[in-house]
Amino acid sequence: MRALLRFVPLALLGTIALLAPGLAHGRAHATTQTLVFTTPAISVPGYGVVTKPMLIDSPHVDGYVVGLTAEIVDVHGRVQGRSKVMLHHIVFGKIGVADPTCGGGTQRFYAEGEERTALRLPAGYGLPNKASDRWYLLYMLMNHKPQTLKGFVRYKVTYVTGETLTPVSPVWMDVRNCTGFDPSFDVPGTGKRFSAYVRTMDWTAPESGRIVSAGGHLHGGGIRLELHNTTCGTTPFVSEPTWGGPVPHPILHEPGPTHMSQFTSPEGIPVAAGQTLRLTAVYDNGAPHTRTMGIMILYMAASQATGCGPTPKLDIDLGRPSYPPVFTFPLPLAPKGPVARGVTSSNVQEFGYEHPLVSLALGTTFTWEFAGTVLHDVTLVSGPVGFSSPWTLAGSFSHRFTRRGTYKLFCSLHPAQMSQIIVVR
Ligand SMILES: [Cu+2]
Repeated sequence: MRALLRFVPLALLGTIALLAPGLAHGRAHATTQTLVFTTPAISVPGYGVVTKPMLIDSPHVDGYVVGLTAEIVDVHGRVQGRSKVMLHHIVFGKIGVADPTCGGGTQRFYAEGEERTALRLPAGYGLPNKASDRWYLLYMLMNHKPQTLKGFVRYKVTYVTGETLTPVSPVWMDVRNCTGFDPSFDVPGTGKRFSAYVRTMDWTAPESGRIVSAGGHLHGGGIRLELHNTTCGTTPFVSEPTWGGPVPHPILHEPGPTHMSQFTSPEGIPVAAGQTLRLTAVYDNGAPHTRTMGIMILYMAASQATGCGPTPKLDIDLGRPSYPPVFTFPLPLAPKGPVARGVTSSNVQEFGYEHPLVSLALGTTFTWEFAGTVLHDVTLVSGPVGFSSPWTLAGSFSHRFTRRGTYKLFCSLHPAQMSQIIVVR
């Protein structure tokens, strides 16, 4: 354990505190510690959203990650409520390790959003980690106050050294897999309430394994995430959302679930090499839901599984699942100005749309021309059909309006600064 203390960098990427008692005089026997790391300050403009990758500190001896949680703290180390700087999304990755579903050079191994799912594994299992491993963090934080605030991501790693655990590897299942920093999609909302909008992704297991833990991530309007084994025709796990709790004000996005069900199982759900797993994200299509996600991270241990085995008993942290509520999302900022008629495009700059109020004939294709120094988008807040553009610096995005009605739009990255209303006659 002395070695661990020696390798802690005191000022490199943040601060670290070792909470485990007796660390300084322990010997090289099995030890479980809670390592607490804090990132450098992240500045979030008033009512703004920031998303960026950063290199972060990680355990500096070989061992196993058996637990991980993250939260946003202020400069005094106090946990920030959802009404200040809110944790929107956070993804942990390992640089230089191939990702099993997306390839590339960063293995995504843990994430959380508003549902605040902690990494949990059954006893005896761990994510192997080397002293030389380099961790990366992709954060998306949202500030609900008018002034710029500083947030720090504090993450607690439960870490086992001096013993050999059964290794697990993370498998990132995402219905918008491999689409970069913004794996979101839009639910058009053109059906009746309780009708479903579904997206899926398939992954064929290259080796046999057992899924010993999994949890899900959905946004507002999400009904459930289903994990299927399409080769065997089974649905071994469904992650369900819990809704409710206080909504931060002002409302800058449609609130997501406050909990998603998660399971652990020491036996694990068997998956044989060559079998196909399918993730199905189910959303309510009775109203538009924009920039939504459907993600489930599987933690898999090796196995000799062949054929289609039975699903073992799962220990499910269920929460209080319910159907997503109807949510009224007002525009945070009312657009002002003369109504532009006969225009079919708007420039998008810091920080506004050239024509805040537009009247269009049905069937018109409208184009947003982006030319800013920071990323912007155009996202439907409420209206007849959900749509959104990618985050864009320069270039254009077009949408054809095929339904009459009032489309309330904003920039999801600057929700209280940039808004537009398009009325389609
Ligand atoms: Cu913007």
